Amino acid sequence: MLLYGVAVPTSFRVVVTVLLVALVPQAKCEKFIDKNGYLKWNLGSNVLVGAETRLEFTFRYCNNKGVLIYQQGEGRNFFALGVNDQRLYIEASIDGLAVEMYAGENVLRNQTHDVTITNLRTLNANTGVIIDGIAYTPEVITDVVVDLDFSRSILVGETQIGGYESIDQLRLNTQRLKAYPIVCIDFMRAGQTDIDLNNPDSSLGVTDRCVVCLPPSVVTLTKTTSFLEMKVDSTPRSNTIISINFRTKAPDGVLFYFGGPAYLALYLEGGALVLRLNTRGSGADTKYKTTRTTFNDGEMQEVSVTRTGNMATLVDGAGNIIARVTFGGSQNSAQALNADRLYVGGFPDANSADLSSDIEVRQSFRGCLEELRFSSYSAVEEAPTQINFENQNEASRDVDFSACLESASCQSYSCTGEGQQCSMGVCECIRGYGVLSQDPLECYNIDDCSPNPCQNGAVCTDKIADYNCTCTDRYKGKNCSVIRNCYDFPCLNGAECIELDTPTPSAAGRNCSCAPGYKGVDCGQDCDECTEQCNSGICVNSISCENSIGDFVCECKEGYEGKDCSNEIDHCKDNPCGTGICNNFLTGYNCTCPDDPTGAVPNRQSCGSLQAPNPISPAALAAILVCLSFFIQVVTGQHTAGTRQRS
Ligand SMILES: *[C@@H]1O[C@H](CO)[C@@H](O)[C@H](O)[C@H]1NC(C)=O
Ligand SMILES: *[C@@H]1O[C@H](CO)[C@@H](O)[C@H](O)[C@H]1NC(C)=O
Ligand SMILES: *[C@@H]1O[C@H](CO)[C@@H](O)[C@H](O)[C@H]1NC(C)=O
Ligand SMILES: *[C@@H]1O[C@H](CO)[C@@H](O)[C@H](O)[C@H]1NC(C)=O
Ligand SMILES: *[C@@H]1O[C@H](CO)[C@@H](O)[C@H](O)[C@H]1NC(C)=O
Ligand SMILES: [Ca+2]
Ligand SMILES: [Ca+2]
Repeated sequence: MLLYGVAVPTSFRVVVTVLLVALVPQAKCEKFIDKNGYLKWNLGSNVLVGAETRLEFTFRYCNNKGVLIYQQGEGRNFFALGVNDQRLYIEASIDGLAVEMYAGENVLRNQTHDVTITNLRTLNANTGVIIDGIAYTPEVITDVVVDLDFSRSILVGETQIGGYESIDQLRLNTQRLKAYPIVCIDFMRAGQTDIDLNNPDSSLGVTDRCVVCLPPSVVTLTKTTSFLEMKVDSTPRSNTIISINFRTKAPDGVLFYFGGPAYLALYLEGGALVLRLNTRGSGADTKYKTTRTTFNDGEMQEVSVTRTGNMATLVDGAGNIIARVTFGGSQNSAQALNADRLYVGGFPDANSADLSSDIEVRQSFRGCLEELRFSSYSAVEEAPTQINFENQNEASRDVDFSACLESASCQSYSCTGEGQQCSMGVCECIRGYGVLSQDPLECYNIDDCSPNPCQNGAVCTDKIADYNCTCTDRYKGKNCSVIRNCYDFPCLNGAECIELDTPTPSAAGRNCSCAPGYKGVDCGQDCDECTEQCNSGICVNSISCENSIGDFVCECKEGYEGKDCSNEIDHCKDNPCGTGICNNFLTGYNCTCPDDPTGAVPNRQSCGSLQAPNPISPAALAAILVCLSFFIQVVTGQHTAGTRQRS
């Protein structure tokens, strides 16, 4: 043990811990402590004495937060340890000084964790926390010096482990631990002594068998005819606890009706909760309607009804009593309830004569129900246990057990008009739509152009929960309120202007992408292609280059063509060799012809017949000669006549 007082490397500490854990035999005694459950030791039992030096336990929890160990002290003093945000969390008030600290990481739910806390006494960074073999330094939120000692008189009081009897008994300063962790504890040891989890002074909702965390049982009631009838023990008893979580936007709907002739019922009416009780089974019942009318706000609500005899109390998730009724005046805690069925969310027959006429709201709850818990007992208090909606119902109608289906809860009526959607039991107008009329609901597209958000003469086009401004040339932005840099500082010579995002218009607020032949920030300068690198190219294969504004002219070397003389002239492109092969050279071409495949005749420019043996026939030759002689005669004759005239 002394090893823990001196600084030793973490890895060594881990090894030592493992050895010690292995050497000391553990009295393993699994306890599963369900929601509403706890183990409790009375004032003076002092089961935590020694824990200030060393506290060890192995546990698993299911809820996302909750209190695991709670020690009540004198006055405002207390000590509480639990889980929050996947870490251990300690909250205490010692000699009136508040302490808050987190310890460890990855203390994940639904997994077993071994925890050893040493030097809890200081409740500061010197407190050593080892979780699953890894040592952590606590993250201390408060900055006070305290001395935690469970044997001191200021910490003499009740000890609760695994939960709490009543939330209003907890003196916690924050909300971080105010919940049932739903926990499994293998063993717990304070100092050298195992806390005997088998022998608390009192307990509730504790079983000896650890179960894995069950996903919460959820059901969606989809229609105005939805209901469930649950399998529960309805033997007449003097106590009933029914708790349920619900989510709806519908103002009216049955939550539960546990009854026969006598009944305990809870329903929503105008967003308020109405609790009704009649333990006699005849005559008028007793009723209480909550002042709060926002239970249909679409958020998850947690409620619990506890009936003791002829008195029923409705408590909200924070532990506040929000309704209480006593049937028949003075309380009789022995009064049993002659109920034979538990209806949840509605009735199989809303007009049934079996139902007391006092039950005014009979329409089905529409929305999601989660974590129904029930217990019924007379002599020995029992914690309510979860009832699975799907596996533990006698009958059901129009329900979906797969999940909380927000949009499936309006299936009994059409919710398909423009701009409508079903959400938690009500058909409502979606964002961007307003209510034109109720019953039946009609939604209209709200005119987002009124008042006109578009400025500087822009045209506004209405959209759904949005609008579009079509700006005039000078402006940009959602509302056309920003001057375009490209308008006030245009780019020159046909350049493309790229608007940048600047608060005030400036030349720096735009980039100019110059047209070929121009340069400069606003593209106002000619680029001299004959001397510099330009976006328009340079002369290649040229004899000369001549610059001009926005342009240039190249004089090409023989055999080249194109703006920059980069193209070699293709002398063969018009196919001058016909049936032959055209051989292209820089300065010309020649033909390799079919009649001279070896190229014996040099430099042929076309492929005709090479040796014409007798290209002109004898007859034709004769005719040509006749014509020629006639022509000569005529020319000669005329010449003679002309001479005569002149003379
Ligand atoms: C808890 O873990 C078990 C397996 O160890 C798994 O079957 C169960 O679904 C888990 N529960 C939740 C709520 O994640
Ligand atoms: C546009 O105008 C609307 C309504 O006047 C205003 O709420 C919004 O902030 C403006 N948006 C911009 C980007 O200026
Ligand atoms: C919004 O207006 C711009 C012009 O300002 C136009 O290009 C765009 O297509 C419009 N968008 C819609 C959805 O009307
Ligand atoms: C604007 O031009 C500058 C310099 O030419 C360049 O570095 C920057 O990336 C350009 N910005 C945009 C948005 O085109
Ligand atoms: C074509 O010209 C080249 C080069 O002047 C020459 O080598 C080649 O023999 C010539 N071919 C023909 C068929 O004239
Ligand atoms: Ca609109
Ligand atoms: Ca130029």
